[in-house]
Amino acid sequence: MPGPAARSAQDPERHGHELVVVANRLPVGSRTLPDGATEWVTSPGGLVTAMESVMRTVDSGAWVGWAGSPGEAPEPFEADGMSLYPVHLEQEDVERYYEGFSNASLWPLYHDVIVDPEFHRTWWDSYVTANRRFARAAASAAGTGGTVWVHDYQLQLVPRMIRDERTDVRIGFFNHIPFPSVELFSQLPKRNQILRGLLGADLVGFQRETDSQNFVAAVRKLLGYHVDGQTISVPGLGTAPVREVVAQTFPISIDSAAVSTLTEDPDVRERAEQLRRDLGYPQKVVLGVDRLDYTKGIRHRLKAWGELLGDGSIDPHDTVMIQVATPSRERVEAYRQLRDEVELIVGRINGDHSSIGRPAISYQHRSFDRRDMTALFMAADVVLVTALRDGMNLVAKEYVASRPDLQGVLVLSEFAGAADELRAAVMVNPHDIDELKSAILRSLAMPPEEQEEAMRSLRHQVMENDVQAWAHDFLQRLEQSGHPLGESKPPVRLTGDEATAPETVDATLRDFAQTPRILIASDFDGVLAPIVADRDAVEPDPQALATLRELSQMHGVAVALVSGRALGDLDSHTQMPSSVVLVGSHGAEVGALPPWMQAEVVDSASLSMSPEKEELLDSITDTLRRIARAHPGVEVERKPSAAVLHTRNARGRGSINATESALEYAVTLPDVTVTPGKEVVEFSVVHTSKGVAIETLARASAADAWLYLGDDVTDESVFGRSGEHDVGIKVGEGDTAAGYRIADTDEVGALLSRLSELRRED
Ligand code: ADQ
Repeated sequence: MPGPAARSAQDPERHGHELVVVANRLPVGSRTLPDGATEWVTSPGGLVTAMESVMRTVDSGAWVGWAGSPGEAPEPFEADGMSLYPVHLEQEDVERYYEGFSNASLWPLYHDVIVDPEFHRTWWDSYVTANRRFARAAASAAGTGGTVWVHDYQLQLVPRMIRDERTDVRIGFFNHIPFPSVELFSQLPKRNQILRGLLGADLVGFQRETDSQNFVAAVRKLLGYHVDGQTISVPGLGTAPVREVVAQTFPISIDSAAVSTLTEDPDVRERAEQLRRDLGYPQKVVLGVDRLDYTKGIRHRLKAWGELLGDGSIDPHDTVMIQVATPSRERVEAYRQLRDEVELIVGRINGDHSSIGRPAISYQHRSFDRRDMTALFMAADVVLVTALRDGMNLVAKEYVASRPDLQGVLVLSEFAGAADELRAAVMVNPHDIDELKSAILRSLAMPPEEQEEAMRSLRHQVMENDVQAWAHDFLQRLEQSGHPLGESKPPVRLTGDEATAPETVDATLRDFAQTPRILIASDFDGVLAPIVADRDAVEPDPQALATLRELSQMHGVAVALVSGRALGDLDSHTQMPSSVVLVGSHGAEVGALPPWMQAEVVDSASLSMSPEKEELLDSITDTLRRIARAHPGVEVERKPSAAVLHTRNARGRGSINATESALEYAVTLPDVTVTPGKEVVEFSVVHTSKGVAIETLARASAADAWLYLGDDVTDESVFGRSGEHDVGIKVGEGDTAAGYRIADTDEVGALLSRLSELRRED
């Protein structure tokens, strides 16, 4: 993308934006003027209303989103003091990613299946591609160390996709709609990919406490990650350490002061007055304002209203209902049906109860500007918010902010997020039509003093907790919780190639040997066996293997071999007895544990393969094979849960070129752990690392300390986890998180023999 986000090759600093908001829609939409020119106008909607005011408070803000019409995206442009980066969506993307997966799969599922969600694999594919487009634009717009704030259910894969490209930025995600219970969420095909996508963020925000709890429960149950309160430990990708992701509740609000101030505007007051005049000065005006969406409970509300008119409880000459229904998602079938149904009911009620020039329900299927909307709220004696499920519902808060006169009654569904805060509203269960009817009657009859008391309490809530405070809280928490990956890489404890003094190593081995319960583990290639071009011709040091066997028979000693090789491969080259634990595929395959170890500690669910993962692995293997064919000498190995590109035998620049192609491809795979090693790149569809494996084995064997020998970058995930009593030994040169270094494989046998001797003495 051109402009300020472009990166200069000489300058590692990115001159991008301090804050980048990523949302499905840009805060503006285009309108073609009669002369053919394009004009940008602010689009309506909860999120836009909320973020507009926040963007004005930062120095350099950008917004990445879709401009609202399919086809070629406009060039980035400036509007209202921020840079807008339009994302390109083709008509097919709009149909599959937006109308399909977002609005016909996720939306109904996340709103407790009020209508049946539909799932199609092509929709998912498009969701992935579209998310990637948003992620790329955001990754290139953010300045070094900047903050990216991703919004809503359409973009749940974006946090992880940005994280894969930019390790230096803080990433926050806010979900504007409910997060369903784990039982419902489990129905979602690709549910784990969605969770992993979200967990790319440092902070995941939700509207209600129950939403945060549902999310954390899903992560625990479906991914098996460790959760402590609201903090989730996400195992590192490849050599990266565990990351902490916080799930927290941040109830969204509105620009309360701006709304409240509008009510003093003479023009707005006049519009409110005009409204009542146009309606023929009814005694009471009842108002509903919603996007025309089945979650908003419009049919339930109309049913209650129709019955109240039908049984004579309400006289249509005294009391008028205005229903504003903003056109919404009209190309999605459920929405078309809803519109037909709502309009049929309104037509029937009006047919039965209107007199000429005086409708029982004034139905408005269109958008209003802010001033008209405020005038409507000022004119309304009762506002009905009867959502069957709603993340928050800003209409409820807007009504409260529009009533500095402390008059008016808010009827509020307990299923709207706002119900947690707006306790002084008249609460209803909108599914109970009788309850809804009596709540409406009670509200219409509420004495002014009682209205005042309730409205005072509601206003206290809404005026104190506005959208600026919401954004400030979120961004502040993000600042505290964000640990950019770049900074939290394993510490470098040793640099260069100088081996640790032999007497220091010996003293360390002596201390370690005296520890009651120990785990001794080692990498295979490059540690117990010199690296050779032909992987099958590897020749491990027989003395070293014999010593490991011997150690595994000793009391209080657990022994493990940990390798990037597949488990079966490792087994056939080492021929270890059952007392030695074998771990293959960088931790993804764990062999049988000796009976005295606690097998239940190993989280086999997170390591197991599903048909979905098999399918993904097949397609990765195909792509890697294509890359290999283009670079003679490069080979692809298929392991049970991973595919590996081996470049050791490539000719010329083949190794570098093939690795580059593989890493470029890796960026397109949000749900795969990609681990580059010594002339290998491994693509694993199960998420673990050697470090996770060692930690798990240490727990399973109740070890007080571990000692680990490794030579490869993939071993850094073990070294990076070493505690005070653990001993990490790097074999060979290079920066490392290990505390000790020995020169090469020749020294490994002697070191193990010395350890065995010391343990026997003890
Ligand atoms: P929405 O489902 O769009 O938002 P809501 O919170 O009610 O629902 O916001 C609607 C906004 O659009 C309000 O600001 C309202 O005034 C405005 N609006 C509605 N009809 C209009 C019309 N005819 N003309 C002009 N403006 C109109 C999603 C979630 C909500 C959550 C918000 C914000 O579904 O639960 O509260 O995001 O997080």
